[in-house]
Amino acid sequence: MGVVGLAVMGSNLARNLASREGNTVAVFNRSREKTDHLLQAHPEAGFVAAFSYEEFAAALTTPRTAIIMVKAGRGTDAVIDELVRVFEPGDIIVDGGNALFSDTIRREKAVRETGINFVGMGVSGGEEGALLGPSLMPGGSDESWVTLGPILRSIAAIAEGEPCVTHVGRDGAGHFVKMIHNGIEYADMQLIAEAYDLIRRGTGKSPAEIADVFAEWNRGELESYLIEITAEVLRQSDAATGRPLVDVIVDQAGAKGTGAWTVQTALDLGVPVSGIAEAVFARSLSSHPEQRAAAAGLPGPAEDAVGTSVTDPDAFIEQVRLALYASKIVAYSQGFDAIRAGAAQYGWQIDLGAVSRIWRGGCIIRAQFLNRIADAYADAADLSVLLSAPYFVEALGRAQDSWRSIVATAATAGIPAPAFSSSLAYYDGLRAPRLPAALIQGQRDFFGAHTYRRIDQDGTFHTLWSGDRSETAAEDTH
Ligand code: NBP
Repeated sequence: MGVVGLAVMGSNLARNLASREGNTVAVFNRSREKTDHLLQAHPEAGFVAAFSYEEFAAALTTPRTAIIMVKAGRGTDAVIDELVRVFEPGDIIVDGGNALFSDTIRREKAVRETGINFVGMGVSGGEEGALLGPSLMPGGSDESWVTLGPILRSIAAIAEGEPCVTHVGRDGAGHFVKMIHNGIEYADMQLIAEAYDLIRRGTGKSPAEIADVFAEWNRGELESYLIEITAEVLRQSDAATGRPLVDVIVDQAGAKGTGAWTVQTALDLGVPVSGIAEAVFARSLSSHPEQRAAAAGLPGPAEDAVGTSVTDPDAFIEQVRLALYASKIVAYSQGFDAIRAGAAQYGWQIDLGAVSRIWRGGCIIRAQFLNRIADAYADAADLSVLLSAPYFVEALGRAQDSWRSIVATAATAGIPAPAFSSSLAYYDGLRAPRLPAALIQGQRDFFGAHTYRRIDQDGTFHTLWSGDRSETAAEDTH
């Protein structure tokens, strides 16, 4: 098999492939330097280097399998065009870059017409995962999975004895699921950041002391890679100043776009991924220093508003932990909802339990918690909303008083906690017996004759607002 694109991800994935018994890996990169460097640095891998697409195709046994790991976008299209030129029907091209799923749908359709198989595959785990075992989310045809399955199983991370790879569904399904994975990752990181901020400002503890709190949390139900690395980051001192590193890092969060894709897609699908959206917007807010400077003088609560509301720091920290857990349940529930809606929209058969299992290892959101999601779908594969599963009902019931108290404290003290509060609002919205959406329907009918349905009769109705205000049966336009 072969790998095209030998930057950090491609070279590590190639080394991972080459380390498996019996594998010989052909490698190719647009510019020669990366290939030369990889060969020199890793002679033990026994790579076969190619310096043209023709050489690359000739080096592969048929049916050929090549994994593309280049910067997503035009580069991916350029490489696909070249591979289609030198490959033959029956060969398999896998795109392991972070492609937008709709691009993958388009590419799969175009490549399929040549008789070559095209598989869009989500890869998570960063450079270390690529080398030691990533979580892999391949889409594509059943036929290509027959060939790819054993290869991918051999290089994927292992969680509880199972390789972290499953055939997600046809064409763009793998990249869709990877996109949602990244969206959930945004929410998870934002929630952890809010928890840190609340503890720091609420209790006055230092970053190193808060690192101990996270390390402790990592031994319980919140155990996850992101909680683990949070403790590491908070414990780090800056060599130059001796201050906590987190205090010398500029507080403007970057983003590569997959969180925004998740939200844009969810808006199109009509799925409220509010926790993920708040996380994306919180990063944008942080990245506008000019607006933040202009708003710095806006009035807030009295200086000691936090201190006075936190009388028992240990109890407060436990409340934050519970609020974090509850908000995390909401974020994952929203993410899995988005996968369900995407599957319905694009005609994919996605096993949500299998998705939660392949995220247990290798990827950035790996967490003990994913076992609970797998259990929930094992008990009820057609669960309409994840947080209605018995385990989550119990966990949310246990957490909700603390969650409300933390959101109230944050608001009173003027500490921004957008993901905590929007998750709670989502939870309350979902469980409400009646929503003010009824009023919105009345308003829409008033100004636009958009009609409404009644709770006590079938059909669609309109009130003659500018006439005698009587009600008429109407065509459904809502
Ligand atoms: P980059 O995203 O930095 O891409 C660099 C590679 O793309 C180089 O090999 C470069 O070749 C090649 N390339 C470009 Br740029 N334009 C090309 C073109 N027109 N034709 C052929 N090759 C072209 O590399 P990366 O960080 O290793 O990521 C690779 C893929 O994996 C990306 O899609 C990324 O989103 C995805 N991914 C990354 C991570 C991560 O943690 N970094 C995790 C999961 C997925 P050159 O050497 O000739 O310039």
